[in-house]
Amino acid sequence: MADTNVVLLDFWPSSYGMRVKIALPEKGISYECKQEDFEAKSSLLLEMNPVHKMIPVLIHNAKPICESLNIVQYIDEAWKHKPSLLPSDPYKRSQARFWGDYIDKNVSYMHSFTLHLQLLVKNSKLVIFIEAFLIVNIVLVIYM
Ligand SMILES: N[C@@H](CCC(=O)N[C@@H](CS)C(=O)NCC(=O)O)C(=O)O
Repeated sequence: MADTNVVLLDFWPSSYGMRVKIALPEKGISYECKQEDFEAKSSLLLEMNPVHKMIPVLIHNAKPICESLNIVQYIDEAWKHKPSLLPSDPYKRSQARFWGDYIDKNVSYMHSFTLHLQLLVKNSKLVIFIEAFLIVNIVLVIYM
């Protein structure tokens, strides 16, 4: 049975939401997941994230935590009795933060872009093709 005091507002294909959905089970936290519809955002989402009106939002004991990296950090700090999500070595921690930031700046926004495109064109095969094309290009840029 999911903890009723931990609720995640999510949209299942979102890579930002995915971060939180990886962190929660890593810490052994059960939660209730509520899916959002971007064309008709719930009043709960608008109330919990009035600034950005975006998912993911973690609601813990009725208090909202917004922004995926902030949420992951919160989870790590709030459930301290479980092993930390980040390595204990400061250098390795800095590397993990570097790649989290890199994904934010170079990969995730493209994923967000294709999610919005999906809402517009309603042709998921075309959108998956565009996303795959963009990801292959990013990988080539990184490794070449
Ligand atoms: N910087 C935010 C980005 C979150 C974000 O872009 N969420 C998208 C889904 S992937 C969203 O809620 N979009 C709804 C909208 O733009 O109206 C984070 O890391 O949580």
